[in-house]
Amino acid sequence: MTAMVKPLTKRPAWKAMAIHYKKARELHLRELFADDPNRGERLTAEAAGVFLDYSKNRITDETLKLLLKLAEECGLRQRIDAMFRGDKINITENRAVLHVALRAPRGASIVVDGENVVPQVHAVLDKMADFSDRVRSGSWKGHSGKRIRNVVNIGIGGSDLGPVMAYEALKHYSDRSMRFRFVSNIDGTDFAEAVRDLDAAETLFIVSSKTFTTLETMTNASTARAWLLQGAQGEEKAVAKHFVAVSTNAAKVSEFGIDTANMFGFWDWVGGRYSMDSAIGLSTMLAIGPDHFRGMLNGFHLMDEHFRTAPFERNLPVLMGLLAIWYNNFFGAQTIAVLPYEQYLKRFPAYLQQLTMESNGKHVTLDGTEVDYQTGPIYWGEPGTNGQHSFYQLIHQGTRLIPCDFIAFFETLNPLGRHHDILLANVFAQSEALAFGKTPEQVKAEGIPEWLAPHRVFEGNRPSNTILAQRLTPETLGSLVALYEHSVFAQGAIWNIGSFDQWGVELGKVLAQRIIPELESTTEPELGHDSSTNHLIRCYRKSREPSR
Ligand code: G6Q
Repeated sequence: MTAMVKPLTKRPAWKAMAIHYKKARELHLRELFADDPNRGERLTAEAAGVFLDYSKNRITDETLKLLLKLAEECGLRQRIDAMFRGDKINITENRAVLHVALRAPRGASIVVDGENVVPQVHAVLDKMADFSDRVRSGSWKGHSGKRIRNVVNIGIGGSDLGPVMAYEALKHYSDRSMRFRFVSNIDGTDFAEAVRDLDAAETLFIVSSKTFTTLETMTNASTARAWLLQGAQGEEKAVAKHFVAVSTNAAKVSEFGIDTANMFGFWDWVGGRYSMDSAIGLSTMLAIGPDHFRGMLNGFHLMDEHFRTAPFERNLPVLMGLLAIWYNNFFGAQTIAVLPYEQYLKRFPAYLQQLTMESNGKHVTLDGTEVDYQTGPIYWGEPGTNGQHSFYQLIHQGTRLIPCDFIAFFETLNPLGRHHDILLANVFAQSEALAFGKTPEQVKAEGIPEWLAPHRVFEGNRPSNTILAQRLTPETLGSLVALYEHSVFAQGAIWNIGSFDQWGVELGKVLAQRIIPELESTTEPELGHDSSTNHLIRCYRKSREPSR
């Protein structure tokens, strides 16, 4: 239960924003830049190794002032303090929300239910480091005495997207003599393709599941065990050398047959989509080693401290969150594109989709009242420059407003001739073209015939953020992820929604359970669904037979 708070749309700052929007929507970025020669330097902020240029947004100083006022009126400051203090702000699950404790330095204190959790966090990190060192050095051996060369993480959702994204992002720092694979989908193809060229004697499976009950993960884990035992002539003892678990559920882990000595724990105050820096990141640590993993945690922590302490007008996650609200709730923008100009970040948009949409895809406020405003926008994206040759057309000349986050690094990890200069030229050119466009006069001056001119005009006034860091390191990855985590939190706090539960995802976990026996039954089942579902089930039962 939470106390009723003033509805968002009745707040003075919200009403003032609505009035301000009527003027602001008429402003063009061309004028805003022409009126203030320092705008490009002024509307920037920097923290934890991340530089944000937010000057190419459709805002004035007045917009910012009102947005910051809105944040204050909505109690963002108090909400931040409550999260860091370990209050049970995930009210529908009665849990604290403390991913920030996962990266708190040794010696810090964060108390949950009367207990300082930071020593537990570091005990698990130390255990992970010890295990990683043993596997990486070859002293941990498989059942037949061979060293481990392949690591397969089995997990889904928050127990997969973070590990995959981090592995891809930090591949440069990984041990290239090892192979890393990720199996998430219940579709047998995922498992089959992941192991088809692997030797079971050299393969370690990490079964990553907070609950250790998730259907996809448990099915894949059983298949993995059968695959391993096949290669180990049915020797049950082999399981102990080839399976470890990451979970909060010790009972289920030992029921599966994994020795809890080989289990790495975490806690109910870590949400799945906020868990890549917990033991769920074991595959990341195995890939990049404990020192780099700690570097990543440090990057997270620097951004946490910035978010917790910096005044809102210089606070990167707060500014990005407020800008998202500005477009989502006033301009009616439905999506935000995240466009990393960095090949190693190719899975970053997919990772962010879960973080943002699972967190803020909610239709009621914390007290259960239906909202009368839009909440979480759709996040999507692809690495640049690939997107430029496909969907950017719609961003430049379509009818929808799509705010963009461009992400790039001053230095490349793979210097190769002119590649990096060309890559960065593209980032800068895109945000410039989106903001300033091309006027009919400019088109005419280029000698374009009149009939063609409307097709060649770019309205511009398409907003974007440019996010830059020196180099993609474990530290900067940590800071970048924390930036988005806290931006999502800031948005949720203003919408007054619960950003830390996921009842829609829980629904998916039970829905299929009813149909599985109907598909597997050897006798014709009695079906009680709608006529479409009944028909589909019958068609499937009939048509799959040839391949059985
Ligand atoms: C994340 C969600 C969800 C979850 C998966 C896997 O915030 O809760 O994506 O991570 O459903 O759950 P388990 O880790 O319990 O298998």
